[in-house]
Amino acid sequence: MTTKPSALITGITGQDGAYLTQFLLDQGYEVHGMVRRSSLEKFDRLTHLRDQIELHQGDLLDQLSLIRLLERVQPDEVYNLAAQSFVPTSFEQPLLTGEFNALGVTRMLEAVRLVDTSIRFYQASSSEMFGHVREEPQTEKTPFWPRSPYGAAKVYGHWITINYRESYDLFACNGILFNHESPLRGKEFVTRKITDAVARIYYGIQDKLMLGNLDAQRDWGFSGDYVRAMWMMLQHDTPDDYVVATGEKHTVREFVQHAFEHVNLKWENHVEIDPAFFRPADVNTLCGDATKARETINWEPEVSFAGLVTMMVDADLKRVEDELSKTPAKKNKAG
Ligand code: NAP
Ligand code: F7E
Repeated sequence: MTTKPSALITGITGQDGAYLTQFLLDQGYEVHGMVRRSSLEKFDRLTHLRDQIELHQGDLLDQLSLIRLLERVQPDEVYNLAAQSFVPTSFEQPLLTGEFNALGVTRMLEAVRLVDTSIRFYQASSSEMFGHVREEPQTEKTPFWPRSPYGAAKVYGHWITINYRESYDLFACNGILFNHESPLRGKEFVTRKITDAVARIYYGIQDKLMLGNLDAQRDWGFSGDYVRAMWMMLQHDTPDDYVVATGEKHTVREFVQHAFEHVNLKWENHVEIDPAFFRPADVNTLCGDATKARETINWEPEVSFAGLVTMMVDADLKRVEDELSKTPAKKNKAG
């Protein structure tokens, strides 16, 4: 009898956690997730998968909980996705962000080193590490210049992962993932904030969308494509670090324009600028070169920028319509 491969995902309740869970289940994995204790369980993104996975309590702030968890689950692979992932919050809570995103990675790596050094480890590194970019497009060799406490903490997480690989021979990989989005993206991130607003404006329950820096450029891909890259890194013969990106950049303004055009609305009639959404320091432009991932692990994205925008707007239109159909009195447009 062959046993199933097993994986532990930290951050399983997040956007990528949900897509990775589905992907690993489809590959025949036994999937375990680490969740923080909360007075109210919020597993909305996992509802449809809940009976196929096992959830365990643990916290990146608590070293012993990580060690016990690895002893109990005995995973073949660990995907360390848990983090404080919203850049503006990192300016408000720089120390906590460092605890989660920097020291939290060390705690997870220490747990692997102590419990079982054969565990393969994925660290969720980020294009935010490139920050004030030194060259374009950015590759694995581009120097880092983080522009936020989030980016600075991720640089630490990145290097400590390489350090444990070199010091203790761990199979530890960094995925330097550029922005990736989906209908499951948190509503505070700009793409989902836009598509949610477009749907609400379309149905007449919102009129204005307040945004910050429309000139920022991002290399946006689809989360479903990017979690596949995480898994592919851990299946390769040797551990390494990879940029995961589409190689195309677009401004926030272009995203807005595509999203409103999809429902035949003029964005200029609805979007206003609110200085509250500007950051103390922003990353003005990001564009990744994923040649190494393409040539080494055979990864390529499947969803285009236009495909991503329409996927997200369509999903929000459907969700808002469903919500309104439960409260018909509020529905005053488009049927
Ligand atoms: P997300 O939706 O914000 O999910 C973050 C996850 O981390 C949630 O499950 C959250 O749990 C968990 N978490 C936070 N602090 C924790 C702690 N102290 N202990 C245990 N769990 C904790 O983020 P995402 O978009 O899926 O991103 C996944 C990872 O990739 C993150 O590390 C992020 O920084 C990184 N990344 C994301 C992108 C992107 O564009 N999405 C790009 C590059 C890198 P709760 O549900 O309890 O809050
Ligand atoms: O901002 C601008 C904002 O918050 C993108 C995280 O997943 O990707 C994400 O970080 C851009 C910025 O993502 C608003 O100033 C304008 O230039 O969607 P975002 P992010 O900061 O790039 C990286 C790779 C990660 O690793 C992170 O975890 O959009 N922008 N107006 C706005 N941004 C927001 N949130 N809200 C606005 O109203």
